[in-house]
Amino acid sequence: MRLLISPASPFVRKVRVLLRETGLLDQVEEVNVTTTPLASDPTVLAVNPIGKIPALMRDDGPALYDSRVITRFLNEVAGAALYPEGQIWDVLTLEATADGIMEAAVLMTYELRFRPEAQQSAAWTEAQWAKASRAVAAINDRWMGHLAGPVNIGQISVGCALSYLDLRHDLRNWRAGNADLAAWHAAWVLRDSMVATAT
Ligand SMILES: N[C@@H](CCC(=O)N[C@@H](CS)C(=O)NCC(=O)O)C(=O)O
Repeated sequence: MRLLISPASPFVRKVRVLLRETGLLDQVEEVNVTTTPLASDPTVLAVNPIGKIPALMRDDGPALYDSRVITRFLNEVAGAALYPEGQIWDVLTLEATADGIMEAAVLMTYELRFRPEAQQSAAWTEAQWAKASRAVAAINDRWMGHLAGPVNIGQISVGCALSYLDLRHDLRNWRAGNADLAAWHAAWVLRDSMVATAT
């Protein structure tokens, strides 16, 4: 299988961390591409009409895309337990919350990088940050129990979302007021899978 990636993408990182956590890395070749909202990579477009990464090109079936689809598929391939049945709805909601942080944070990055300065909207950027910071606070206040225990897809997603905030929006200081989550993240980034996928 071939995974279309760009290392800085938090959505891609979810999949790359999963490959390392589940021992699947030798079954998947990671292929670097450059794709942006204004210029989709042709290799990506050939398998994902949305033009986004990650996309997983399978040997025996159509490509899969959207990180949530790919991670669930690879969990099955590995026979892993990243989607524990007893807590499935909580874990999926935690993953969705982390993905929401990523979406808002990536849109903030794109606004500055791809929209001409005269057309950039500070109000729009701040509204995106409000989404991300509310979600960070919600995880700190309500979800810490789910970040303990065996590795699951919620934890992987939260780790990637917070590390992306560090990478692109560190001046926003997401740790302020979120001490429990900051302590969890400090330990999480020491995992081999996170160290190996750091940019
Ligand atoms: N919901 C998608 C989001 C993926 C996404 O937004 N990827 C970004 C990179 S971080 C991308 O490919 N952007 C190119 C574009 O917007 O055309 C997922 O979970 O995979």
